[in-house]
Amino acid sequence: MKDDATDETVGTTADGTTADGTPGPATAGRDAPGTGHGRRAAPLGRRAFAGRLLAAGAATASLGPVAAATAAASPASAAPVTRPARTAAAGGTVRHLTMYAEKLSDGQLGYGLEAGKATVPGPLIELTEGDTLHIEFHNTLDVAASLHVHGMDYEITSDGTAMTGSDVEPGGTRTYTWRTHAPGRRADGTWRAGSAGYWHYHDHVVGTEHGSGGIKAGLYGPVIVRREGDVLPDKTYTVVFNDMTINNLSPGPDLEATVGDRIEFVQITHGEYFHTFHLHGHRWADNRTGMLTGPDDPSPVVDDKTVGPGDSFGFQVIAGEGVGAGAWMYHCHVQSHADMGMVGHFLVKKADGTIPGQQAKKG
Ligand SMILES: [Cu+2]
Repeated sequence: MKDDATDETVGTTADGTTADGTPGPATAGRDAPGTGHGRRAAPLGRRAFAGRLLAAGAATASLGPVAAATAAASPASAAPVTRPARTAAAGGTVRHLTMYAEKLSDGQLGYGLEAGKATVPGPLIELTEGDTLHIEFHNTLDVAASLHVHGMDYEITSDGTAMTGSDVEPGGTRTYTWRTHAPGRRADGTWRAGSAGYWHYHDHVVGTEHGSGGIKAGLYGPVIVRREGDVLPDKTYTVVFNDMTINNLSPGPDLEATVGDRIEFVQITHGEYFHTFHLHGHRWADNRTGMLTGPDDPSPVVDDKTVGPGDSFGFQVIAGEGVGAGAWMYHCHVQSHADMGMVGHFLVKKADGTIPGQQAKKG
């Protein structure tokens, strides 16, 4: 098995598939938690890897070229972060993957990286600034569909809209090309933002002129563009508020972790309503990465964020840091929305696999 850190830097997606579509080292399958329908999260290879490190309290395993050689011991009472954070290597590669739009067995629609493997939300696509991605898109639906992305650089022929003719007829294919760039100074002296951020893709065609039916049915997914040096997570979960559902589920999916795991959330909103994303027991910085860069970073630290259709943001937390294991709720904080089922659990397990506070919801 190759080094996890090395694989991460070439774009291993959360479902254990590299961004070029080949199976990655985390072989836990595409029904990955936070993406599949109604299934509890299954542990993934990288998280298990982190768990082994934690269990052993060891600093001897190879963490890749960007990791320091030592790890400090943690107080027993705190979340045991015993390994240095891994970081993203430089971008600049050209990658290819294949995407399918499919009808699922329950009648919803999804994107997948292989035929017959579509999920709601669609697969996580990870890039690093400077990367270019060519996506060969196959529309297996009986209606026209497309792939429209936020945040990337693309020519109008990759817009994924009917009005530009960049949609795909039933049974057809089309290659969409997404480019990304690092920040830098323009010739006129002004600063140009880089592509790094928590973004998303979705259909723009199905159902109505603007794709309202495709989005409602599940044709959406996350894109993360990292900057060289960004901290890499052990596991990424996607949480999509879509009308009154979370990932087209009600209640929302349970997201599993073990105390000390570095967990990344990508939050996307679609549909007709504004919502507030709230996570119990954990906080993040309201900036590009969701993480403070140091003691003087002025970004507000929050545990609740107002979101509307088309928005996306993300952050990382250390699962259970300072609070321990537990069935930590996440939910929309608009009370009537929570009452209608916009609630899920961030299930943070102890090292022995138990979850305090979970008893009430079993059954
Ligand atoms: Cu809401």
